[in-house]
Amino acid sequence: MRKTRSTDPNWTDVTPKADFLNRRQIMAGAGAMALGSIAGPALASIDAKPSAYSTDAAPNTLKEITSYNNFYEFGWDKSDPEKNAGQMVTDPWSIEIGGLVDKPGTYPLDDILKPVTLEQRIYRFRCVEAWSMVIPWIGFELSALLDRVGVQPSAKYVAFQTLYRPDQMPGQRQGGIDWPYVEGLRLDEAMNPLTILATGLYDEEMPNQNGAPIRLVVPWKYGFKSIKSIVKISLAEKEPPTTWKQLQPREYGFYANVNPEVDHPRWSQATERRVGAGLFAGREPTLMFNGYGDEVASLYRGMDLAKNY
Ligand SMILES: Nc1nc2c(c(=O)[nH]1)N[C@H]1C(S)=C(S)[C@@H](COP(=O)(O)O)O[C@H]1N2
Ligand SMILES: [Mo]
Repeated sequence: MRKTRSTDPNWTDVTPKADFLNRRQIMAGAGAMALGSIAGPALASIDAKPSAYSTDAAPNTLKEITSYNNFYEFGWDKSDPEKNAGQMVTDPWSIEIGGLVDKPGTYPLDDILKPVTLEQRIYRFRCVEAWSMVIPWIGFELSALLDRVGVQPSAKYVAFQTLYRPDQMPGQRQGGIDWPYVEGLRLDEAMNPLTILATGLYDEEMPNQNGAPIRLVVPWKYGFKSIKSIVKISLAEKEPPTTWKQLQPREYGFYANVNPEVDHPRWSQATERRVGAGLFAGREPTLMFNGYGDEVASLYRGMDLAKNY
């Protein structure tokens, strides 16, 4: 159980919203899940301040967001993570931060969250398989963490790694993917304010199937870039290997920016199906950069995005 966060005197002073999430986590760990009365006021305070970066699209339901997932460590079916991810133990948790940083180390999650203000951001989330959801994430900007550990001038990329624990992750006991799952961003992408580390959604601690206790969310990229259950972050000079590019380089590139003009070799990427929209709802046109072009198009000025897919 994470007692440290709620008993730390600095914690409540600095970040009341984060403290609320911390209490929820402690109680969830104690097996008390029905906490509506405690969740109510804190949720309202998060809802009252929607981030300027939020979309105004209506979010998917909690049920949709937690029952239709890709988390191959728990199986290949969209319903497998909900069934199997409960086995993953997420407390205690720490992230090893290394490579080209001034302050490398293994940081307990408590220490990572202590100085940050958690914020709700409603982001459109689009999978390369051409379905999408709108998800109210709770998280903080990745740049805040990178600034704290001190990125050295020679660093150009950030590499991420997921937990490797085959006894709790049945998918890792099988082949198909060269575990652990790895992902990466160019440093300017990682520092963009849209890029967050998320620790919850709606008023919930991050459900295991969505990447508890901490996962990346990069809203202008296909879903596979948003790596779950992160245990390692490393700053590097060279582009790091990424799971899907390693697996199928013709189909999945390093950039993976949502781009309706570049088809996946096996299907069109021009339109998407909103999960939960119903059988008769039409497909929606997919927007360049998933609709976040104003914020991120400048990162790719002069690049051929058909080559750098
Ligand atoms: N570690 C890990 N991270 C992962 C995946 C995975 O299989 N393992 N799947 C990716 C893919 S393909 C998608 S679409 C999103 C799905 O996130 P969600 O289930 O929270 O919607 O997670 C991404 N992050
Ligand atoms: Mo995906």
